[in-house]
Amino acid sequence: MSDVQKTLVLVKPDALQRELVGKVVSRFEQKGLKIVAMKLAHLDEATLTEHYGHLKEKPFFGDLVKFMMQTPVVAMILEGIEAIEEVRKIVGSTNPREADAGTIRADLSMNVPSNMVHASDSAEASEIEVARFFNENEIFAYEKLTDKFHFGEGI
Ligand code: 3AN
Repeated sequence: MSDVQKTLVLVKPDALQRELVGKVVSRFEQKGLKIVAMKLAHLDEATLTEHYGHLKEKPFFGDLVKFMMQTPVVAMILEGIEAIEEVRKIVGSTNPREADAGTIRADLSMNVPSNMVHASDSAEASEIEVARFFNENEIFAYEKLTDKFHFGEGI
């Protein structure tokens, strides 16, 4: 059976500043990922310290937190078959200059930390991050006419 997953995506302040939110969201939609939650959120230092806890000792940590607080971010949950890995593929690797052409980071950015998007990197992370940014009542289950292509047999 297909493994339908949810994954957490943040469209970062550089995308908002550069007016590229629509382009980023569009790439996920075009792939066939379903938006099941979406909102603007101004992240605070405590949330970011938790979210980027694995980078706390890095010299760039303070700048990363400041960068992420420049504007609100667009937080969303995407759903699809193997969505966690598919979204990471579309996003590309951390350094935009090393990311594969065709990925969001390679095509739309040049530098860290301003690499456009955060996406959960594992099933464990996705579960924690979905709960970090959304309440249950902000996550929607609904049917779309295209579900048969993206979730079903594809015919
Ligand atoms: P990813 O976002 O690809 O999972 P992580 O978790 O290693 O990568 O890094 C989280 C975020 O920290 C990156 N998306 C980027 O914005 C920022 N970052 C990573 N490495 C650097 C660095 N060397 N200098 C500045 N910012 C960085």
